[in-house]
Amino acid sequence: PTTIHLKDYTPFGYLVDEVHLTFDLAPDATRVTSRIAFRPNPEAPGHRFFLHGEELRLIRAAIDGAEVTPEITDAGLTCAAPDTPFVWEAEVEIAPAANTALEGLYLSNGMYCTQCEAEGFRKITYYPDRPDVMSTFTVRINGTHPVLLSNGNPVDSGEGFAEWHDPWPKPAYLFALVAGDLVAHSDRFTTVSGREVDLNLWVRPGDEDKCAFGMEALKKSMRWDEEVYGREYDLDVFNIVAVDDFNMGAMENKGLNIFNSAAVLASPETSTDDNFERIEAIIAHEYFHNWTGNRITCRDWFQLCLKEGLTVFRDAQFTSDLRSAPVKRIRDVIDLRGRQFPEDQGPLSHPVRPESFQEINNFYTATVYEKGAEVIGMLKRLVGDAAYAEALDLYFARHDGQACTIEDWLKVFEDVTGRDLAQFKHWYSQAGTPRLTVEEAWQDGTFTLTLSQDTPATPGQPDKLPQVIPVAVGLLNPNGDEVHATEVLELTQARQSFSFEGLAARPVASVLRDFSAPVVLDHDLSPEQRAFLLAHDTDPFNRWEAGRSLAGQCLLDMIIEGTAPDTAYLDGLVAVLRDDGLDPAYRALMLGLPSQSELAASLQQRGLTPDPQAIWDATETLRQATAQHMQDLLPRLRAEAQVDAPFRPDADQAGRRALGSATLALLSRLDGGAQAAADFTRADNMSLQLSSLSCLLKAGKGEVELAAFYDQWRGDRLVIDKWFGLQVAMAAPGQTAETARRLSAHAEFNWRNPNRFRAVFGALAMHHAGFHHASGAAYQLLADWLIRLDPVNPQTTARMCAAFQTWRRYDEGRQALIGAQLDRILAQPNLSRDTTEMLTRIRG
Ligand code: HT7
Ligand code: ZN
Repeated sequence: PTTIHLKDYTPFGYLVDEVHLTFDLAPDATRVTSRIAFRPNPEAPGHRFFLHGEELRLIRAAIDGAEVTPEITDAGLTCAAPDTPFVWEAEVEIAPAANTALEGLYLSNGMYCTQCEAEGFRKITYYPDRPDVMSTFTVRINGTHPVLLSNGNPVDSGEGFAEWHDPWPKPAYLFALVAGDLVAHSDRFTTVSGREVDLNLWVRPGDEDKCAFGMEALKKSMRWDEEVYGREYDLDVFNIVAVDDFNMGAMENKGLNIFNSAAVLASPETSTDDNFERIEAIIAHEYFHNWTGNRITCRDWFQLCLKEGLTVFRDAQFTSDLRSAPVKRIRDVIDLRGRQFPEDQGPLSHPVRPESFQEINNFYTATVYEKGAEVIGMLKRLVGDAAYAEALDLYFARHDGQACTIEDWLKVFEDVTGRDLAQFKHWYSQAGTPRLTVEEAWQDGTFTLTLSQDTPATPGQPDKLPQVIPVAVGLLNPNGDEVHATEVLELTQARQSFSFEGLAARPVASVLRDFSAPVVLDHDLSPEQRAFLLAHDTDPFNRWEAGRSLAGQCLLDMIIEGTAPDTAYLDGLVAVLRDDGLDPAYRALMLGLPSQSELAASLQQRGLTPDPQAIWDATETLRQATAQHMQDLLPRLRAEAQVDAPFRPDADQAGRRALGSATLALLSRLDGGAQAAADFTRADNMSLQLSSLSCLLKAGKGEVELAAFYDQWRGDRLVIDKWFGLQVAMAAPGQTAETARRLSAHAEFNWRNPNRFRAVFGALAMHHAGFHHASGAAYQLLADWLIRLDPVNPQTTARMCAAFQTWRRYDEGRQALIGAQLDRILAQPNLSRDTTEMLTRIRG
């Protein structure tokens, strides 16, 4: 396979002024006719005329009306082209019904839809399928479906056809087409300057009652982007379509967002509070791309974080504004540690802006997205809110309509602030999670923090340079008052000291407040100091973090030393949980424990080999001890969590339900699931139904309820996904693989549907002790299914391979078992480029 390098970037030799496409839709032979106006690019003279194209049957090609016979390969075509403006015409045939990879034009439940990012447009017609080639598009769709959609504004429609025009130049990856028997949930939005926009959420008949929440989220996003970023919508219509077969969450095609139905359809009966929050965030994310991604796009795919990091950052700001900022921050950090840290600390580690790839689909990663967003958060913290706002205004003004790079992005900050960001740029080029070590000294009223940074070697990057790390610090007096409000220290060297003078008593330092940088913090605090911060820290993130690190230390001691659960942690937890002045959602987060995979990473960092079963046992023991320790408090917490008002998916009610669910899980350990059974019976929303059912399964009960749940929801594919996933997630470690195997033989297990496949095998990979059960049964089962899925859907197969990325952490026996499965998959004939690249990197 060919490796593509950032350093080899060259612009395309031609500019595209206009694209006209006509689609004659048919499942086995869709005809795509293109008419494209090219002109030589003055900035790249003399380049050959090459158009990408894959799995296309060329019927006819012409330049300025004269037929040509191009040279065709698997990757595209080339032919002699004039050095003056010309019109290219081509007619190709494609087979959407045979397209199971879900890239290009495909069919989902009889509905035509497209997915072109990153390189899917080349499966639709011959074209310079690269993000720096931008053009206006006019599209005519001839088809029998009642709804025919494409990007931009509707121009004309009639029996069996529709025509669309998108006036905003865009790269081909933002092209979209939908044709189906769909119904719309419609609304209107008036932009700040008075443009009337028709909003439609298109769904399959039967899903109309799951549209209202998504529509409200869209309108909130549109208003928020006007108010906070000064960004207005720029077309007369905004269409969203829900599709069942989709490789990821959603896609920001210009004016025609396409969503995985799981990422947009919602109702209280069928969606959990987490589903609602995620849907709101994804709708916002895709909408925000209209400016950060579409109006200003990426020059090449190495710059992916330019649009993704920024848009994740923006959607996180949106959620923080609409809901609770501390809760959102804590949840994001849990997610970062759960997905990005393992990636950055293992064989798949790569910079936020990668420098090479074989298959770009493999680089839609937590590093590009979530670490990319953290990098923007650091930049904002360093320059301040006002300069950030000014820099963003300049970015939009300077680069509207362009395909940009990280250099362009950083330059607007340099121009606004006068700062040199050369060192900051290492965040984009250096992979790995920096370790930040804190040492303290106290003398004569002066408190000194010495900070050092060290980034471990990562594949291809043995040596690292010091980065700019914003470290937000506050100091607390021994009585719990804050003596030094949050200040951002700028660590730029490998080791650096910062002093705080004139203090009456030695303070307790609260370091890395609000998780001001994506690093592993090594701050050797005593359990008493952590308990003090848990009780008094004024920074909500660090207060939570103090509890989390106490819990983590307690679990590590239990695993390594075999000690009993630490009562200091349990007492501290009870004190926080008793405080009814604290948001229920925040208290629910306080009840969480570090994930078992995180504990495995901590053991590895201490030079120990993690035993997944021992980690499972310790976690179970601590959970049980917590339930017993909090026994008296649980009824009170449940009463506080009670929601009497009609269901609303807002932060307040969701927080109460989260606390209710966390306390029910503890209570179920004491009452054997009696309360959970009662809750299941009375549940009138999916959060309660699912949390009570999971408690029952955890208690080894719930067979009747599981069957009742299935009967109740058998017609609802998204709820049945939950039914599949929950059984795997709640299985005991020795039963996890067998549960997944049994479910994969179920009549409703449609393995070609990515949501269903992930429901079972994503849950299997997430079940730390089950996946790493010493038998190796889960490794083998997952490998069997990856081998089966790869020829059908390489993108989803390759993503699932990440389940094996941490394999070097474990003992020799497990490594041998996993290594054998990796080799078995790699030995398959015709393995996709996607899966080959992932497994080769993981194998190392
Ligand atoms: N920009 C999109 C990324 C994407 C994608 C989406 C759906 C299916 C396949 C895809 N490949 C890449 C989604 C986003 O970040 O908003
Ligand atoms: Zn995105």
